[in-house]
Amino acid sequence: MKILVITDNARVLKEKKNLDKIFDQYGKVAYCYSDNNLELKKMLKKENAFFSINLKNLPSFIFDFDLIISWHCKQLFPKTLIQNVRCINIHPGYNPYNRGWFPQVFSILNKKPCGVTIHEIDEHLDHGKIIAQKEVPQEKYYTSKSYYDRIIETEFQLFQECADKILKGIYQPFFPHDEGNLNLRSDFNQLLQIELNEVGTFESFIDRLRALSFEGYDNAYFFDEKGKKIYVELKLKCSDNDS
Ligand code: 0FX
Repeated sequence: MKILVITDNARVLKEKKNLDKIFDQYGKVAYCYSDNNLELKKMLKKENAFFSINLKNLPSFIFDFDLIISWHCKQLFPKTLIQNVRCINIHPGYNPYNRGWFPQVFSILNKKPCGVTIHEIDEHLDHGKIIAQKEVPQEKYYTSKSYYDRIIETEFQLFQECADKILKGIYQPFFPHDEGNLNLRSDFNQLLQIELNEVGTFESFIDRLRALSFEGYDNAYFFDEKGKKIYVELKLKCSDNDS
């Protein structure tokens, strides 16, 4: 069988060797990324094993694949592709809750479950029938980053556990019990500015800040009286050193 993994996530590509060990038992695997992903383009410049793709302009060879896996691919799959090739998505969220962008950020805020969902791709975002899923329970001391790290770890575990049935296509997918909710990048952007005169509880402020704390990204900010933009990040430490 011919398998294509499309990803826009450098962390997924770091697992390539381990993933190859699984895929090699079933067929031939190829890896690609979105052609507007400049970070991966730069990173993989010299690597022949990867190519880039624009799903708005489908190359004819894509229809030769038996299975296409979107493993954090940031492009929407066009109808012609999902109608002709078995396409599945590996999503860092627990569908149908907080479908779309950065599920753990929104789960920290609205307390809906988060985790991993492997599902068939349909025309809507993170929406198709579910093949497998696993919840990653949240703790009060998680930031977006520490929660995300656990979710990504679970993603690889769940895929490993289900690889045989996914690759053989022997599973009974099911629709989630309801539509759930969807968050877009614009919803995330709206969370970033902190109004200093906002009134609330400490708990809600801590939740907001930990939802926006992700090492490496400047997310939450406020403006000082001179108009200077100041970024805020929360560091949490659990007494048993688990954070
Ligand atoms: O690849 P990914 O982990 O996932 C995103 C969507 O959340 C997911 O629903 C979709 N299926 C997939 C194709 O794209 O996203 P990322 O690598 O851009 O970001 C990872 C985490 O980093 C995110 O959960 C929160 C954090 N982050 C990211 C950006 C870009 C921030 O805190 N601030 C940011 O500006």
